[in-house]
Amino acid sequence: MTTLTPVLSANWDRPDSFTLQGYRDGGGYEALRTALTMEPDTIVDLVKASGLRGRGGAGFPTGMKWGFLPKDNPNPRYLVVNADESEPGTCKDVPLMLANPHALIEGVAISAYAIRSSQAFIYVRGEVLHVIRRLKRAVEEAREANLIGPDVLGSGFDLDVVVHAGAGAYICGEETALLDSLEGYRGQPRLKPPFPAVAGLYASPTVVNNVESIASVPGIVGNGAEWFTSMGTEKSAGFGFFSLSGHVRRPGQYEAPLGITLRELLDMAGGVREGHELKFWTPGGSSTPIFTDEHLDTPLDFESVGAAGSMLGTRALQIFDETTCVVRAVGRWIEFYAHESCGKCTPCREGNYWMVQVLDRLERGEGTEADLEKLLDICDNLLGRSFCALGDGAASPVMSSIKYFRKEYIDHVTRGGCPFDHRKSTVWG
Ligand code: L3W
Ligand code: SF4
Repeated sequence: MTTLTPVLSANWDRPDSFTLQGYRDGGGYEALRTALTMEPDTIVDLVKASGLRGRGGAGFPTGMKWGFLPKDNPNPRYLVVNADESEPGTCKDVPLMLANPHALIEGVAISAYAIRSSQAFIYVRGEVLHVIRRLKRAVEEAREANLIGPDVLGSGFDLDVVVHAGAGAYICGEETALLDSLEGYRGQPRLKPPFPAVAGLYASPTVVNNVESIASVPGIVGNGAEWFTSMGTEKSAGFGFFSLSGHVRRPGQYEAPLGITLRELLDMAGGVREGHELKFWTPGGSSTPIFTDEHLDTPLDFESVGAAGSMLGTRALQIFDETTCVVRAVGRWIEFYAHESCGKCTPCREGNYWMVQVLDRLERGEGTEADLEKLLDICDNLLGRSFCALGDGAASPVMSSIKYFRKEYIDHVTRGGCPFDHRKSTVWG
């Protein structure tokens, strides 16, 4: 039986966990002291050896990304933290920044030192004003204590950290749209390559990492790579937040080794709400294909979830019981993608708009069986033909829901509309 591994959430029960003193009482900023005695490249090698992979969704090896920064580019290097958490169901970075902002700031300081950057930005989604205030206060506290700022802890390393509020667009969580937004432009994805590591913010070498990735770095520096690889699986090392929401008795953040299964997490969370049973769930937010009870024992690591036809994504485990209409749930997600599509490319801009119309008419009882093929045809034009991952993400729940619940779609046609009483589903009612 896998057990929880509280590291980033270890001090969340302390009422002052978000203060500098609260963080220091648990050993906070000792890893920064250690890091400043090390050569920057040694830290990059340590993070490579730890096997840490990006916690924002794609799972790209963090140390390898840092290693891509060109050595011969004289421009300044930037560290940008992607704190634009917006993926439906995803709710790990916000509580982390609220309860433990100094873990992120210590991670920023160590990571910036490792990649030889003196300027870091934390790009936070604009709607979470309380998080922005808390982060800004924590940055001030860290600066007053000389943990960031000029000549950090007398080491000669200078670091400026700016907390930047986004303006509420989901697409700005895509790393290159985020960089455009940070530069003051409308956020739209850029063509890759060049990747940000080569030409990112102001066309300079830039590392963009998720909040949880950066906050994991102090633990690795403080405890060593072997400590990290002792958790998780061989290719998906370490721990991460699994965010359980929806029809589950005890929703919330479960910090556990990668490779844990939903069955194990549900056991810890008290199971599906009383008197009901699991119908479908998302392994990583709505941009990943939906799973069903046949995936309860799939280890939630990058490889196993990949082999089951999905991405691990953000580990936003949204649980839906049998009261939920899958057509309606998917329709709500596609409305979101249609609204958030940046409009740059036709498959996504038009495809999401039309998928909303088709799903809506199925719900109203005005659909036909041909609409299923129409939806799959639109997905075929989205998947791999969109400019960025938003288009692929939108196709995933539609295709997988038709794969697992084709009969339910057909029922909407033959029974003249949605057969569900939505009031019974507390999530979508
Ligand atoms: C240098 C190369 N760098 C790749 C870097 C790249 C990026 C990272 C991963 O999307 C997914 C997306 C969402 N030289 C490189 C290189 N890199 N090759 O590695 O890149 P990539 O393109 O695989 O993914 P991405 O564009 O970062 C992330 C999915 O995650 N997702 C998450 C959504 C939302 C949130 C949120 O709200 N916080 O994360 C959920 O499934 O759909 O597929 O840094 O530059 N040769
Ligand atoms: Fe914009 Fe969608 Fe195209 Fe991405 S896939 S560039 S969000 S229109």
